[in-house]
Amino acid sequence: MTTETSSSDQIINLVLLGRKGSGKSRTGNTILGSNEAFKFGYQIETKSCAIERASRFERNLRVIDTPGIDTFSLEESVKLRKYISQTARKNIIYLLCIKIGRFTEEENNLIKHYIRYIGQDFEKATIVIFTHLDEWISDSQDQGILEPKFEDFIATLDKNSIQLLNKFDMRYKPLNNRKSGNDEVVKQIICMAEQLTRQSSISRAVPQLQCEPEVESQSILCCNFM
Ligand SMILES: Nc1nc2c(ncn2[C@@H]2O[C@H](COP(=O)(O)OP(=O)(O)O)[C@@H](O)[C@H]2O)c(=O)[nH]1
Ligand SMILES: [Mg+2]
Repeated sequence: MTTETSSSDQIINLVLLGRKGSGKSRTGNTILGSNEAFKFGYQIETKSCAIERASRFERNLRVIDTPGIDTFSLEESVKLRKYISQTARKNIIYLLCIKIGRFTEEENNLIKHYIRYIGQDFEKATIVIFTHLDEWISDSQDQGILEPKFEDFIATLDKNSIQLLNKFDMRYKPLNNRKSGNDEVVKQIICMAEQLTRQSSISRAVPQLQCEPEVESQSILCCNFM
């Protein structure tokens, strides 16, 4: 097939957000299919944003790694926001990385912080990536749960966390970045991202100022990968 009518020939900008050590750089690598794209590790302190481009499953991606916010300083937030709007004009999807089991008060505050400084598009354009799935599985097994199910983890979240996930229409994916062969979950993340870019407020160019939110259908349908 050579004719393509979907937005697959357009670039999808995936911006990695989250706390330091939440697995942003490694999640970027998993999506890019290369462990050499972004440097990762607790000892690596990413001081500035970095961009890598790739074509994955016939989708053109730009993956933007960010330093990660811990201090919630206004200055850092404004710098990040400015960087995002300068490097990616449209089709911006945020991958909010949270280490499984670390969905605490601080993560809740972080999300509120992003909503405040990135704006309402953040809610409409975010997919939560729960990293360190492997550690959660082995911890659960060590506690006698033979076949831990990720949905059971979601069921343990408190009301506040569920309310926050609801802001993202429960768009989340668990991820084990240490595993090779993550193609299926990467496809699912790209598919979700692509569906989100079809919403007009996300697909259009982002001016320096916040876009007005628009009411759009939220349905996330599956899409075909060849
Ligand atoms: N076991 C495990 N370790 C992970 C996973 N994702 C990231 N890490 C590790 O967590 C640490 C922080 O990851 P990194 O991507 O550098 O976090 P960042 O600061 O948010 O960019 C590194 O040691 C990674 O190897 C995962 O899914 N499973
Ligand atoms: Mg990093």
